[in-house]
Amino acid sequence: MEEFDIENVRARWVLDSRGNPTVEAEVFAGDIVGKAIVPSGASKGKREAVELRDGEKAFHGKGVSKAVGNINKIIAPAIKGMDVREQAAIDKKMIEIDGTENKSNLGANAILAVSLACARAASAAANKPLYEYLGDGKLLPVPFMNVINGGEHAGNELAIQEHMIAPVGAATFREAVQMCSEVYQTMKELIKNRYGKNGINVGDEGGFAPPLKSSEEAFEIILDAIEENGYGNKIKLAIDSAATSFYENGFYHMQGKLSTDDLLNFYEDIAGKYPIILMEDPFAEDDWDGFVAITERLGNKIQIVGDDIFVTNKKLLEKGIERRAANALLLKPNQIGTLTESIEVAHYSFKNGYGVMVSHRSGDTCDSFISDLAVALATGKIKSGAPCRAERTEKYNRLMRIEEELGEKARYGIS
Ligand code: 2PG
Ligand code: MG
Repeated sequence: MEEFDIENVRARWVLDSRGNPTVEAEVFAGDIVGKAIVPSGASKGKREAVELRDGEKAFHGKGVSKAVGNINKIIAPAIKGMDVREQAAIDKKMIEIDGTENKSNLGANAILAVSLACARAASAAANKPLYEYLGDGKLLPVPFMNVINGGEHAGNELAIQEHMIAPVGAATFREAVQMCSEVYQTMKELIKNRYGKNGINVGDEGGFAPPLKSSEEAFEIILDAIEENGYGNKIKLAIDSAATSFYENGFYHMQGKLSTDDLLNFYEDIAGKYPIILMEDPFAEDDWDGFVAITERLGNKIQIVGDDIFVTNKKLLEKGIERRAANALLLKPNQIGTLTESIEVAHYSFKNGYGVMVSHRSGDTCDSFISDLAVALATGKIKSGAPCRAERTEKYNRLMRIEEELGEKARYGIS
């Protein structure tokens, strides 16, 4: 055995932020251990790599004992003896053993946990922090913080899933976090006064989930809080509609029944009224025409980010680039299932003039891998929920530590 050869891989279930089980893997190579936990989405794209769930009585069907077993019994023996630094070879091996297009055999949750754990071990082997090991980026991303939750992440009637603040005018990442935290706390007071105490309950991603009927109401609260803190145009707005979740039989069910054209007009209207700089999943995953139309109409001033439509999949992004659907990619490693493929699709996106926003999942943990990934790839954008709930704040805290470590070399900003 060579120094960095994989000696063992061990997996187990642990809980995510919604209280459901998810997969944790540990990779052992010599004196080194790398560990990672995978997150889990709620508003999932149908073409995402498969998150393997047991579908049995335990955990109401959400058990992950099969995925854990696949790591311990199939992946571990298969990658034992491989050099943990050979990320591409390890990922390729797992893809081969799985043998399916969407990783449904072993489960993307099993494969990704091992893939990320290997990268952590390899960065330790190289004696480098993860962000430095994964790339040469020095750019701290603008955090897009989801301060008002709706859609499938909250118990209110807001169709649009995420209303985000983006502190583009901060000088540093740390200042950006402070600005968001202050605005968030002011919002809490405003919401309590306007909607009563129940309004300040938070949704899955830590944002407030008051009983609002429209996104305009949400923007007004946010803008009032920004104003009250004197941040004026230093903080911009963004949304993730997650429109797949309110699309049915050709219509969008939000504030009435809207056609693709109606919804496009709605977006144009709010883009004119509010300082919105980014719209994610404005249309459903199969509504390519909607994506093409909005990119043509608003794409020169707003980043149109594809989440469910691309699911971090290079083939789908290729189609998007060909059709000019969206102009940015949402990067969620668990949608595709390996680190190698995640990095590859990010590079492909940049090469074609598309932006990249790194993203958490609504069911997440205190694993902050995506923070390092965002810096390494210099994406200039990350979203990890509100400045509230430890699984959300840990990503931002990690980025503040990275900024400190990079010192003079650190830059901050959107791209
Ligand atoms: C999204 C994500 C994360 P989920 O739609 O972008 O915010 O939600 O993890 O539920 O898919
Ligand atoms: Mg989304």
